[in-house]
Amino acid sequence: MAWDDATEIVEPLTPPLTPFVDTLPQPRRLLAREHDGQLSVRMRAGRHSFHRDLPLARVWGFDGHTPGPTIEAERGEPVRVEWVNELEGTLPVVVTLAPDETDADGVPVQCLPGLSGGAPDPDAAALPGFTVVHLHGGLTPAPYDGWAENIFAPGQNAIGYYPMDQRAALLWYHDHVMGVTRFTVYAGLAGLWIVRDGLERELDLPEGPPYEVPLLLQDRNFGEDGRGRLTGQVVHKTDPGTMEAFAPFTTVNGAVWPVLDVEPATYRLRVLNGSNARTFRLVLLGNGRPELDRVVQIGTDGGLLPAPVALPRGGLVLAPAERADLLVDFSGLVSGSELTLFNTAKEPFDGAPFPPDRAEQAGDLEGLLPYPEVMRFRVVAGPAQPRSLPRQLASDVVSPTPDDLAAAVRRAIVLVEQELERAPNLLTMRELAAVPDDAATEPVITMVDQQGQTITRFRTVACRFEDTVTFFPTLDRYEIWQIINLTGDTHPIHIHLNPFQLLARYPITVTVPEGGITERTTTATVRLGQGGDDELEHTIDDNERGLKDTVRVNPNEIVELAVRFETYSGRYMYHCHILEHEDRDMMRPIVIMPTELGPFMG
Ligand SMILES: [Cu+2]
Repeated sequence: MAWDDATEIVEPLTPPLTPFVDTLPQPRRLLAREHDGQLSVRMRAGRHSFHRDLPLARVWGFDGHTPGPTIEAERGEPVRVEWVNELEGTLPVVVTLAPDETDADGVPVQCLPGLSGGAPDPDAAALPGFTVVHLHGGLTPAPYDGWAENIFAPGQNAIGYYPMDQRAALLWYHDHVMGVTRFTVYAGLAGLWIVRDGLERELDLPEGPPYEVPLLLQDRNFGEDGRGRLTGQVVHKTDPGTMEAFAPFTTVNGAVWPVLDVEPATYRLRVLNGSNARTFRLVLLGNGRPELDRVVQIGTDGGLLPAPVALPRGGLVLAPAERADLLVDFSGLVSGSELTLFNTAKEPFDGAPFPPDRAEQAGDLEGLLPYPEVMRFRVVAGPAQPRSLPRQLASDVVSPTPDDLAAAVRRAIVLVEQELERAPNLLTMRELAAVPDDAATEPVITMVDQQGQTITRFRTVACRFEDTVTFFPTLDRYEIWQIINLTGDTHPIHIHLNPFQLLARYPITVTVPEGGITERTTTATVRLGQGGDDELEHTIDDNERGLKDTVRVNPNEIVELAVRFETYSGRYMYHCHILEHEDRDMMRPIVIMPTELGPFMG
C-alpha cells in the first residue's frame, strides 16, 4: 500500500464547536434479568444535548433518548420487549438536497452545517413516526425480526420476542422502516444490546461500568441560523453528487467529540459504527504518535474472536453496523495524560489508506472529513490495574468443513450503480443465475480468469426489493455467497439472522460497457486478478476471522462467505448497511425453508 500520494495538505476548517469538553454520555443500562425478561421501551420525541454549546435538539429516541438504553440480556434467557410507539409529531430532522456540491468558497456543502441553500424536503417534514424495530445481530424468529414493511404507526405497539439463544456479543436495535430508515435512525432511533454468557464470564473480562464502556459512533449535522450560529436542529443533507449524507460532526453516545476520564487500567470498549454512511478508520494517538499497541481486539460482530488480535496497522476500520470489542491498556500513563481517537477514513469510503502517524492531520474537505476528531481519553489518578490478557478466547467459532463447503449451495450477488436521468443514481443488489454456455443471447455478466477464459456467465434474475424471491436457503445447510462489487465504493453488506464467516476476498477488474446497466439487465466483464492501478490488498483482516454479520465489499473485489441459517425459517432480509443505499434499493428478501418442505415448493 502506498500512502505518499494519498494525502495532500488542505486548509482545515475551524471547528464551530469546542472538542473534548463534554463528558462521554453513558446510556442507561436496562438489565433484562432484573425485569424477568419483560421489558417495555417507549419510543418518544425528546430533547437532546449534542454539545454543551448547542441549543437542545429535537430527536426521536427509545425512552426519548439517543442512544436508547443499553439492553443487557443473558444467553438462553428470552427477552420480550413491548416497543411502545409514542412518537409525536413529525420527523425531527430537516432533510434537504443542497443545490450545489460546494459553496462559494469551493468547500463541499456536506462539510458545512446548515442547509447550504437547500429547501427542507416537504415529504420528510410531514413524516409521522412510523417504526419497525430490528435487533441487528439477533437470532430472532422471523415475525419479530423487523421486516421493513411491517410498520407500526404512533399509538400502535409491537411485541418483540428475542430468544437469546446465541453467543455473547454486542448487538444493536434500531428502526428499519421501508424507504426512510436513513431518517429515523438519524433522528435517534438506535440503541445497544449486549448479550452475555458464561463462556465470556470465565475470561473475567470487564463487565459493566466503569471498565466496560460502549461507544456508539454516529456522524451528525446541524442547522444554522441567519447569523451563522448552530441551532442544534438535526440536518440530513445530501447534494447532487452524493446521495449519502456524510455529516461533519462525529458523536459518541450522542455527544460531539466527548472526553472520558480513565484510570491507569484496562478498559473494554464495545464500539459500534451506527452512522448512516460514514466508515471510520480509528487511530489512537498520544502526544501525536499512534498508540495502537495499547489496543487489542477480542471480538467482532458475532462476539469473541478465537484469540486476541492486533489492530490493522493503518487503524481499525468500521463501516456502518460493524462492531469491535477492544481492550485498551491505559496503565503506565501518568495522571493528566491524554489519548485521542482520530478518524482517517475519507468518504465515500473505498478502502484508500492513510498513514496513521498523521491521523491528527487527516482532515480532508474533498474527502468529506472536515474534522478527524472522534473522542479523547484523559487519564486520572487511580490504582494501576494492568490486566493479563487471555491467549485463547472463543473455542466455539467452528468453521465449515471442506465437506460442508463442497455440498454448499452457491449464490452470486452483484452490487451495481445505475445512472438515472433527472434522479440520483440508483444502487441495487442484483441476484444472479448461471446461464449455460449455449444460451448467452441475453445480457450477461461474464466472469473470466486471468487468461481471459470464461468461467461463468450470469444473467440477472432480481434487481429491486419488490422483485420475486430467488434465494430460498435450506435450514441448517451451508451456503456460499459471492458478492461482486461493480461500483467504485465500499458497501457494508449485512445478512439478517445467522452470522457468517469470510472465506476470501478476490481482486477483480471490472468492465461495464456504456449502457451496460439497465433497469433489468446487467452487462459486464469481471476478470479475476488485480488491476494495475488497484492498491487495495483484498485480504481478510485478522479481526474479520470470527463471526461477522456485516462485511465490507470493497471496489474491485469479490467477497466470498459461508453462511448457514439455523433455528428459524421464514422471510428475512439482507442489505447494504449504508442506510441511504438500503432505502434505495440495496435490499433483498430471502426465505429460509426447512428441508422437509422442499418437495412441496413450486
Ligand atoms: Cu451500499
